[in-house]
Amino acid sequence: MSRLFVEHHVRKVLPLDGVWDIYFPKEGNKIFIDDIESCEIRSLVVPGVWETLIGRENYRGQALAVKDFEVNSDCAARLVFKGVSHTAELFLDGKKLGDHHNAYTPFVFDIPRISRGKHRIAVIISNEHGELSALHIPNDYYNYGGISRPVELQILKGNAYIRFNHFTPCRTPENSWRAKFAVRVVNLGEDFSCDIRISLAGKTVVLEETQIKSGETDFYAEIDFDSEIALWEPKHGHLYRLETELISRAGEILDDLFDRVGFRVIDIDGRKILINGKPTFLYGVNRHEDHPFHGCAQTLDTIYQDMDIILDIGANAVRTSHYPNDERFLDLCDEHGIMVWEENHARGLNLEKMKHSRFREQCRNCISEMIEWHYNHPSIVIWGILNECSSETEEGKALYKEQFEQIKSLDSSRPTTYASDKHFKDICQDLPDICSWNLYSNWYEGNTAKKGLEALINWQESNEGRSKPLIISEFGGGAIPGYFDPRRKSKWSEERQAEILDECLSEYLSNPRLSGAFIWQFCDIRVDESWALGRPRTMNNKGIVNEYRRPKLSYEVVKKHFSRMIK
Ligand code: ADA
Repeated sequence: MSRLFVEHHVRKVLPLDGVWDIYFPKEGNKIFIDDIESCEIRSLVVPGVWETLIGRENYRGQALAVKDFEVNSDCAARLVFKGVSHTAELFLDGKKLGDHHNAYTPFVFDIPRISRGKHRIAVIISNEHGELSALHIPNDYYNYGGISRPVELQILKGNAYIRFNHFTPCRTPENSWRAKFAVRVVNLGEDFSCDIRISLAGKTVVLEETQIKSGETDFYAEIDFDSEIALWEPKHGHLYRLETELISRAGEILDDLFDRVGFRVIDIDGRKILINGKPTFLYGVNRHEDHPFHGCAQTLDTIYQDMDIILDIGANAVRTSHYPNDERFLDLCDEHGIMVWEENHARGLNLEKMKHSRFREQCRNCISEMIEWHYNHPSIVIWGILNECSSETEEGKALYKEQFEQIKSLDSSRPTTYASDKHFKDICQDLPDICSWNLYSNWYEGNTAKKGLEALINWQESNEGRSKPLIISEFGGGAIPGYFDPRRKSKWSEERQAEILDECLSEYLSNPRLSGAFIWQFCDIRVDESWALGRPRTMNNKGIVNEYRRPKLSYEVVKKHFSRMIK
């Protein structure tokens, strides 16, 4: 399943996870779909990446993944991929359906008619670097190849389906709760009319005899709640089930979509971030989706184990560095009241890389897909963009501005931010709602945590960030797992990392100017070979647990500091 709960009853869901055939070119790294006989055939368990296959640990190129399936009646359907890393060219029964770029956002192809019987999906997957991708570049995390998130075929009862029902909770002037709904219905057939029924927290609203035209149509509704509503709060993730249904005149349910939502509002009040009116300090970790056994394909046990650790250290927040996350992890954050800073896919792109011919289109698509699919997660309290990109140049600023405007046009209910490393020369501090800084005192920079933060806060007084909340979005240091140096405490020793985090956490968690602090990083991760000389083991070793989730000395230090935060 692609969520932690059932999303449909009437709409039948055929999971396409499991064993796929995958074809690799015997020579070179290109696939020619008409010539797969000459390929090497292997089995790939989906979700999964080919780097877990013997002999393909470092393969960068194309492969062809194939899956046969059967439907037992003629129908309309939706083919849903929650993530292919990183570029997909999709065929159904040999006919091209389309393409998708970016490993970290879902995509769907509507199939107006699929006949009863056997069918074949074929996906040409690429994890290549170069002209194809502005965002997947050799980086301080690894660009895997494969079908890295769940796949499913959704079989429609009729020709129309509910694409989403975006829920926006807000307070009325009388301080009661109002739920606003934006429902998008897609009709693959002829115009017809039906009711749209929305049920939430014991109340129902029905849009009667609504005209469902061919194509896409948006509908709006709202419900006021004067009764008691349990709030979604940090560490108390109270969820309500949202039901949206298309109902015929005869009362037959034509399509349904279930989701889980939370009643909470986020406000920025000067330098404070308010959740449900209460000033809130976000403290937690930056988490990459990475594991030695599965690459970037998150298995359910990894998702649950990572959440177990996040809860054990006492964090109340996670930053999805540096891309939209698997929805099952976000579902778990919703359940546990773990606040999420989710960001579009970008890391360390200088101006030249931001000028890549596909940069704007690929960022625009990533943002629209991220917000469409993740809008209802109450845990997401901040939208972020462009980690450590060119926010010190006017041309870079224009691109930051364009992306913030896009986010606000899609969702005005959440504040925005970006993590900058352009200390003292950043010119984009007027754009976000929250100012965030990656600050590696005692690791990259020689100064102490206190001095580094003071210098940053003083500089922030010189620009529009002076009146905004401030987050230290990354801090920490590297520790090679098992390298102990109790006396010298050299860099890369576990003792040194524990010392750096102890000092930083003491400073950041108690500084009244800050509204958040995210440790870099949750676990050690694989990085691109080109980063190896600065990354022992060709890993980013700044995790507080290693890649197998085994704690380092710093783990207990983090736990000590987080456990002192006000509950
Ligand atoms: C940067 C970057 C992270 C990681 C980190 C590090 O701040 O945002 O992705 O590369 O540095 O480990 O150096």
